[in-house]
Amino acid sequence: MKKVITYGTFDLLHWGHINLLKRAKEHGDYLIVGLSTDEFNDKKNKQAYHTFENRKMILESIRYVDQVIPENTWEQKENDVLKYNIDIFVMGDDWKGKFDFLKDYCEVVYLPRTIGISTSKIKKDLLH
Ligand code: C2G
Repeated sequence: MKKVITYGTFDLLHWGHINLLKRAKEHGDYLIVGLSTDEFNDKKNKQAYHTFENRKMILESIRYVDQVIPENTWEQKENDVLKYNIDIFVMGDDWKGKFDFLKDYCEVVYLPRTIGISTSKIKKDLLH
């Protein structure tokens, strides 16, 4: 069984997120999402609209997602890859190169971001 992992906040879930999760799942048979906790979002200077619990419940309802684990730190990725026997680490290419250190542990794949949608765009567009 080929296991894939990806990480993110996935706030105000949109089709760009789904495109990412769909493609990530296509790289294997089992997809784990490391979901940023509210505390970790503070470290990313991100203010999520939905709480961790609600973002987790939403992600667990997606057909491409097999398991959701909390993302509490930047440093947990190596441990997660070992702990969950991960074969492939996948992220959008806005992170290209940032996680190449994981190549010692698993395959690292950066997928093209979906153009034209983002959580910050949704928030901005709703202001007017
Ligand atoms: N994404 C995408 N296309 C978009 C928007 C997002 O492909 N239009 C991807 C991002 O590249 C990321 C994932 O969807 O791989 C989740 O996006 P965010 O919730 O914004 O994740 P981020 O805040 O970048 O957190 O340790 C890694 C971080 O937790 C990543």
